[in-house]
Amino acid sequence: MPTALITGATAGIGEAAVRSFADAGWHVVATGRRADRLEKLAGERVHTLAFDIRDEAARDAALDSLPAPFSGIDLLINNAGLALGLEPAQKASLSNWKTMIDTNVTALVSITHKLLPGLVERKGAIINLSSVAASYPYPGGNVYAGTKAFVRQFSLDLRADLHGTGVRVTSIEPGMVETEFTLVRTGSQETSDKLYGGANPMTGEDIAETLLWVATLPPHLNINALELMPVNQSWQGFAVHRED
Ligand code: 8X3
Repeated sequence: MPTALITGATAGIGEAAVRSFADAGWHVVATGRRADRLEKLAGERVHTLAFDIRDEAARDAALDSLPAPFSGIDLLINNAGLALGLEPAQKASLSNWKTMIDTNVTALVSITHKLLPGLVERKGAIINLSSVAASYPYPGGNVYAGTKAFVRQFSLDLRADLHGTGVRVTSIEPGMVETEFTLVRTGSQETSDKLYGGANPMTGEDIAETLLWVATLPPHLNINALELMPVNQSWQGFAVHRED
């Protein structure tokens, strides 16, 4: 069976994806920061690696010592990412902005660069977790949305460069998913409940099943980009400010 490397595997979509792929018989390398939470996922088909995705030296030390049958990565799922704050740009923290860029953009690009030669050799695949925020602006989206637009466009442009190699690339773009992500983003359970309560949002498992579906399509098919929303989420019109 093929091997998938899934980043951000300690919670939410990543954790659900580790379980889905392992249940489907894949070998899975599950990476994340929190060793204690990763340990719970470890098993015959799941090899865990604890490192901060932004720390390239720690990442390389971990990835370069992968044992068989986990050492040949066929599928990279770039799931690690975060949203910090919902403040308008003029009130947002620069440190939050930099953390999002470092994680959602720089670390994603860097691990992709590291694994690309092997993925080309094995005619593998990359699935990047973008967001509906990549395409639809909303108040408070600012840098988070910018990073997700980068992820979407990077995915599409990777396809252009990988033309003829057999490597597949997909941008997955979910709307509201209720996971720990929403708690981190809003900063409190109360605000998270206010935003997501009653909306019947998607779950990590919903997205994990989609990832497995994309990964197991016949090799001649490529899903370029896929938006998903809960039925209870859609769009509103433009905001118009009227001057007195
Ligand atoms: C976040 C998407 O719709 O929860 O990536 O703002 S949404």
